Amino acid sequence: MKSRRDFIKTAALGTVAAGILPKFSMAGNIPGGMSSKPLVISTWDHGLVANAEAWKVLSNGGRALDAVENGVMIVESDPSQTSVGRGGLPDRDGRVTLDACIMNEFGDCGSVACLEHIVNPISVARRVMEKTPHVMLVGDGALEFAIAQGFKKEKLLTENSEKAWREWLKESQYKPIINIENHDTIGMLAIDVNGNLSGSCTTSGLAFKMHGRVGDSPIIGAGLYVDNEIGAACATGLGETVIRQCGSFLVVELMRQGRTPEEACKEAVERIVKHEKDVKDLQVGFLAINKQGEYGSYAIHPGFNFALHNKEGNSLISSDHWQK
Ligand code: SD4
Repeated sequence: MKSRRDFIKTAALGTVAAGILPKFSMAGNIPGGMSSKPLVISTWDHGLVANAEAWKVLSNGGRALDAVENGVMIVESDPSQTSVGRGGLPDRDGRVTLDACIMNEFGDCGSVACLEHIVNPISVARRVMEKTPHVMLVGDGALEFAIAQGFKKEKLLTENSEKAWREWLKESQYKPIINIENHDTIGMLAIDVNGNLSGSCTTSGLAFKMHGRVGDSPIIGAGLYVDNEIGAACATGLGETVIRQCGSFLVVELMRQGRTPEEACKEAVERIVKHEKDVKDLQVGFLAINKQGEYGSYAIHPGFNFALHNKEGNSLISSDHWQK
């Protein structure tokens, strides 16, 4: 089987071959660039399938909000994805608890956290935004709301997830490991033909976490932030450290001050590194786009990648990183 690293290398070459030339390209390093509109970007390898779905909306002149919801739903519904939705690895009690949020071009947002039994938390988050006076619903309250809205209650723990959990129980050591399957949230950002921005973020969080643990992904300003005048950002990686720095909000504010998306992501990563001091086992990646269609990313460690879909096609791009 190809390792993630090999896959990323191949994909990065593919990107250059596809003619998506980065603005600040240096050898072996494809950090950011400018794209025509519409465009959609999303985190990690599974961004490719998610982008393909989002593109159906965007290429038909649809709204960025619909694109970012439909796009990440594909990954949520896939039982083979162990970090998002149906296939998500459980917490240390064997319960699959999901976090998600969504934000539109008007700055409206909705979020669910620690939601069990619902395959598509992103759609529940959208309903929270559109049907309630609130921004965030958690736990049983979120589940009751979802059921009242017609979502189906299902058992999410797959055979594979249960097996992995039983294996983990043998040692019960909580050790988040960077860049592997317990760490792959999908965050998605899109600009539609009208130049409007939206974003979504959805995850099962860290595998084998404490029951009730909520990461950055459903927290507006941490896992996701959208300002239709400036740009949008999302985060992946160890949520606790992203929450401490209001990561995605920080990236958007830095773009407001004139940084490119990549510069803003880099500065936010540097802020995290400065605060955390020891980042040996800590991965965080930021992804951003601005109103002009520039995109960029930055991570602490090598291995973070994202998928970009525009008129030229859909490709994986390797992120630049702080650890050289
Ligand atoms: C969390 N940020 O729950 C998420 C996990 C993640 O890629 O992003 N994984 O902390």
